[in-house]
Amino acid sequence: MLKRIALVVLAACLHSTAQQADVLYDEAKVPNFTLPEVLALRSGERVRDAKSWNNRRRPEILAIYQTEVFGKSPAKPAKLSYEVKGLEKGALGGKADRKIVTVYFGETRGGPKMDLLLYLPAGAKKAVPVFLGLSFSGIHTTANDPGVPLAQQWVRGVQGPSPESSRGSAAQRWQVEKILAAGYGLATVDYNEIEPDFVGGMKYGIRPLFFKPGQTEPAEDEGGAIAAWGWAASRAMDYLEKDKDVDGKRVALFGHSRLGKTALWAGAQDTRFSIVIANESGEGGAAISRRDYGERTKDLNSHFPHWFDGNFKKYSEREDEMPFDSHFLLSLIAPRGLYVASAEEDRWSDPRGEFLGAANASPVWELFGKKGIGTMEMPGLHQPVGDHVRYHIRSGKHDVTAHDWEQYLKFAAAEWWR
Ligand code: GTR
Repeated sequence: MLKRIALVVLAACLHSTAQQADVLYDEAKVPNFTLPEVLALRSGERVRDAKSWNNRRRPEILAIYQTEVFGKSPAKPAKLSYEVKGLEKGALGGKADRKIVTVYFGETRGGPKMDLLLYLPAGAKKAVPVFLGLSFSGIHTTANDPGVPLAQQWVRGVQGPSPESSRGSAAQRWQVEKILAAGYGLATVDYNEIEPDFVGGMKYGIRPLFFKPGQTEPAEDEGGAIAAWGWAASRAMDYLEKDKDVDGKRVALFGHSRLGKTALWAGAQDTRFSIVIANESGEGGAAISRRDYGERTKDLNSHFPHWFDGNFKKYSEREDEMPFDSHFLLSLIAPRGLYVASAEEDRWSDPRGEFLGAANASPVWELFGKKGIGTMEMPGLHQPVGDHVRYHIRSGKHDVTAHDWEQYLKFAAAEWWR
């Protein structure tokens, strides 16, 4: 049984295997489409200033996404408790001070929880900004750090413990040394602790904790796995705000791929995140759905029905009927910092669609007197564009690289210290 789940999950996780034979990769065949107006109220009235954006239009768009796309998130638990352990000064060869914080989603220890791994620049004299990200595997994969216990939970559909050989296996994607050298911290949480990522994984995660008595499945407008993972990012933020070593006003939420979609949704709802970074978030993330290029709504709904809510299923092959598109999701980050990034060979995520999502959301930043992308012309490789909304496309495959992090660090410096 376990083996079977593992195989199904492995197939779903491998980016390329999810790709369909009928997929569109010819720009000339992208259908004509009209995007819904981000700056028009449902009534048709035009939004002309930041006040009516905040008070009237933003709540409308948030409600659309809560009902039609990701579903309502679980509530913040009445009592959270934190246990700080795994303290080490001078971890990572002297570069970092490390903490591991267990966040219990209730008053009692021993109940549902997640572990947050936090690296701060060694000996920092004041509170530092932090990049927070959910990760695809245990926190021990973030860096090659023997002081971090191996994860015990599910990874890619197989129940733990993780092998010693996986220690540091995601280090290239996190670039902790670059982050520390820039004077910032890095916090990671394993998304498998919140809900393992496969159809049927829900029962091992946090969603059922919020069901009504007798309820076994979410209602059509109740959150899927992305809502659950995003909820965890907010619970991590609850802790970070309390930690005196962290500058809670400067926390950037980062996510790659399905966790990029998650970062966008968490950042849309939780305005405590001062920056949101969506690395190759693709369909259901930054990419315009109406383009039909690469992954489509029907692919998401058939391969990953557990990610979105029940109502989202009706939009398979009906993107034109969506009362939203990705620029609506991105607009919810305004006026905070937003970074959208693509990779040239990651056609499945539709790089041009990701750029257009960011470009079409930008008028909302302008309401606040801030510059967004500033052009409708997609830039060439390795030429980041934009100001408070920024975009780049790099060469290479679907991944997170040192080049991506170099751009995020520059962007964060500009957002945080200008
Ligand atoms: C793919 C999926 C994408 C993207 C990616 C990932 O299989 O089709 O939407 O989220 O997985 O998370 O790596």
